[in-house]
Amino acid sequence: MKLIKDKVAKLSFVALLMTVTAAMFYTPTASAHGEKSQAAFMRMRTIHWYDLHWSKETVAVNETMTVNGKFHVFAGWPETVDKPESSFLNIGIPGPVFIRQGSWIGGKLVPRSVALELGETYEFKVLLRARRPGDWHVHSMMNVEGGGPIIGPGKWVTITGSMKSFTNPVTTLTGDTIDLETYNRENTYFWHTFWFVVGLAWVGFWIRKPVFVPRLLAVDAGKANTLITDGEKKVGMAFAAGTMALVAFLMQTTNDKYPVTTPLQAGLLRGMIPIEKHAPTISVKVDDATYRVPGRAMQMTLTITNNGDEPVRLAEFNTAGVRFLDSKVWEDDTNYPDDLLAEDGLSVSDNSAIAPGEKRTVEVTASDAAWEVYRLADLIYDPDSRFAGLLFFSKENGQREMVTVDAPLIPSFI
Ligand SMILES: [Cu+2]
Repeated sequence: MKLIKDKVAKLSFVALLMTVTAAMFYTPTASAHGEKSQAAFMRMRTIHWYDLHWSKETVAVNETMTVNGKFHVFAGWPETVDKPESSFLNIGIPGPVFIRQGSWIGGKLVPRSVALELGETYEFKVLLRARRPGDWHVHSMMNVEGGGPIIGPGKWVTITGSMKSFTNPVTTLTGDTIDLETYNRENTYFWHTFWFVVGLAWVGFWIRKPVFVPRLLAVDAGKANTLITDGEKKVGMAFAAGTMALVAFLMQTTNDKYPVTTPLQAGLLRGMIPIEKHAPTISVKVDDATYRVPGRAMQMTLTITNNGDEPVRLAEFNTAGVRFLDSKVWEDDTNYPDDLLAEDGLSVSDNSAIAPGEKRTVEVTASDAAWEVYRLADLIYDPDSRFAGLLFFSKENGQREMVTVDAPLIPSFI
């Protein structure tokens, strides 16, 4: 009987061990990085990214690619998010799978944070160099102080080759060429180990004798001053003096070896040049807007007035990077990510050309699974259920005109 009990105990122990080990090694791969969990109003009412272009879908290690396009800084910026007075143009990728070689706003190099103006549209470009092989979701991104990272549309890019061959050579201002990927790596390892050992020696010295309870008892018995011996005081002083002397000496030798150093550059760049604005020739009034939950469709009643001298047609509704197109008016030829493109997601009750001077009220429906997949419909549960986006009108000569819309959205559950 005892034998069986022992066996059962042993087996359960092995089973437990296997479970724990399995749990330790179970690391599911994340297929995205949280873009869908960012609040819908953040994606719809802050930075509108459009005309995005990823220059490559496959890129070898060490080779470059660019992400470029435009972003509109929405005038109806939410009150709960800090204004983009200190913003940093970035790229949303899972860790340093690319290195960023440069980024530009309006043609100006922006290695630092920038101040952006509400209501303006800017052109941007980010130059990337591939580092780690794999399939990566590459997003445009704007880090706004007090607002967090505001993520733009993402596209899958494959990096091929081997990370071992990755190099990152730069020429310093003193004329040396170094590889930033491996620069002074041994030094880093050495000093981390060195100070770790010093720290452990210090801790080891003090815990070699019983700590906590026996010492507490000694203190309670009024023998506190017998706890630290003269020898230990000397060792303590030697540690303190030795550490300070070593730091001073090492600082001196480092300064001798690298006489010229400059601090990391920070600070804010002002005066970003936006895309020149033309006087708007189309005005749009949102009469009402509802989101039909079962149909995954947003319906808007728009009154469009064409004050220009050319006929126009509604081509696209773009919000949070999701593009709803009327394929009869506009077809996408930029290879935009499939999951964000509803090629035929926009239907307009009367989408014949609106003549110059004409005013027309139309029913517009933007429907696609993306409302749910990208969790934009969560907006209806917000205390301030507003939607916003960009409408693109096309003219006969192929030109487009952008109009922003911003209105309350009323959900319908039937
Ligand atoms: Cu992503």
